Amino acid sequence: MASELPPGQTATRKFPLFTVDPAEPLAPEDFTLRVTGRVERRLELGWEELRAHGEEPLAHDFHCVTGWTRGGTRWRGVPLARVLEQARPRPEAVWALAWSRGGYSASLPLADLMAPGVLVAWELDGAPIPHEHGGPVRLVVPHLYGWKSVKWLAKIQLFEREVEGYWEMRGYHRRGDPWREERYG
Ligand SMILES: Nc1nc2c(c(=O)[nH]1)N[C@H]1C(S)=C(S)[C@@H](COP(=O)(O)O)O[C@H]1N2
Ligand SMILES: [Mo]
Repeated sequence: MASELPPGQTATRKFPLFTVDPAEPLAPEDFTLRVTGRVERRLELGWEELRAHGEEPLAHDFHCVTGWTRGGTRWRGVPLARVLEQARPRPEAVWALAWSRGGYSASLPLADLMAPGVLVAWELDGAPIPHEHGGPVRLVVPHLYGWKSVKWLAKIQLFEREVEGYWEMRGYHRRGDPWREERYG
């Protein structure tokens, strides 16, 4: 269970699903992650290339902006910062969109994507991430609300200005820190 809850959150034992862009299942060997936009070097990484970047574990409480917190959620994956460093963000890159295969996106400051603990993850609670939770590969941004943790991750796009993703266009927060209750605006 979650130890301490951010304001307005309620602990749940289940891991509820929240999906606006249902996707077809994808085999890991068919997975690719692209890094585009304001980078010196565009990347397209397959499964093996992604895995070659190493891996680390993460445990955190997963906070959905609709009010549930799923405590003690364990992931394993590669720190996104390692992938982005390979792409070499251009000096003017300040903002990013993380895209799913099906067209969902979340926007956030590039600094939040580069933060320690942000993973491109393939394991949830000790097993491959189930399809409905975004497998084979999803983004996990542990310090922000869950909508920034894009399931079925396909692309990271860097921008020289602030941009909006799916929920940010609908009034949700540009950053989304649960401890500051940055839900809207
Ligand atoms: N591709 C995609 N990623 C997504 C979403 C979505 O609808 N589509 N929903 C977000 C929201 S609002 C939350 S709370 C979490 C939920 O993750 P879960 O469905 O694995 O519990 O995924 C986030 N990532
Ligand atoms: Mo959410």
